[in-house]
Amino acid sequence: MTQFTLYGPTISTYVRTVRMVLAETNTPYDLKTVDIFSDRTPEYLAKNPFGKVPTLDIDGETLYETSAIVEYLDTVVGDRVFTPANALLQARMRQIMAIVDSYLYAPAIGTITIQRLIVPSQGGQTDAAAVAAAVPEVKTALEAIEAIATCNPYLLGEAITLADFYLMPVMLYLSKTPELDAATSQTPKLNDWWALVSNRPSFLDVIA
Ligand SMILES: N[C@@H](CCC(=O)N[C@@H](CS)C(=O)NCC(=O)O)C(=O)O
Repeated sequence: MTQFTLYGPTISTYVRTVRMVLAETNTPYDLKTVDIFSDRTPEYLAKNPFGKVPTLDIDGETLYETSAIVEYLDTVVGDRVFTPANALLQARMRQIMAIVDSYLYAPAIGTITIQRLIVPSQGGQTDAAAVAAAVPEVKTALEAIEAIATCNPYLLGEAITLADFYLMPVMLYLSKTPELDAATSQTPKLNDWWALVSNRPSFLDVIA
């Protein structure tokens, strides 16, 4: 049986995305935390030269970049259950994952979440100007996803896909900030989707 070891802290959105796929497929794995608030160790940098989390060890073979990890897992342990068979929907799934990576993560997590939740928890002062500047970027990304998702009931229809697992952890952090309402004022379908998926048992386990 393949031995999976996932490296990364449980608070990371991308780690949560991978853990969702592992949980949904009942795949056993070891979880080894990585301290992302201090310098990465040489041992970790040998696995992932960019120092980002997560990294997945597969019987001694390391794989990093979340989209590569979840597509690999969906193939080997999920029987592609989280990837639409339809070519356009499959492209839409990757499009949403790319929007999260390229346009949503930095303003939503790198700025709003860090400034609203992490900085104050460490005794610092929120940079309100940086937060205000990030809101329109988050709004643009969420409205772009709203325009291509059906949310009926999942982002791409009846079946939950990797795109849902990508967006859910980011929405969770945003939902803990006062910026959620402004960012989602024009995304009624996404708001209904979030009300549904935020109660999914595997998600509740992963964020516990
Ligand atoms: N492109 C990477 C991005 C991963 C990423 O940005 N992870 C964050 C945590 S959610 C991280 O490692 N942050 C620590 C840092 O940037 O030093 C992927 O898809 O896995």
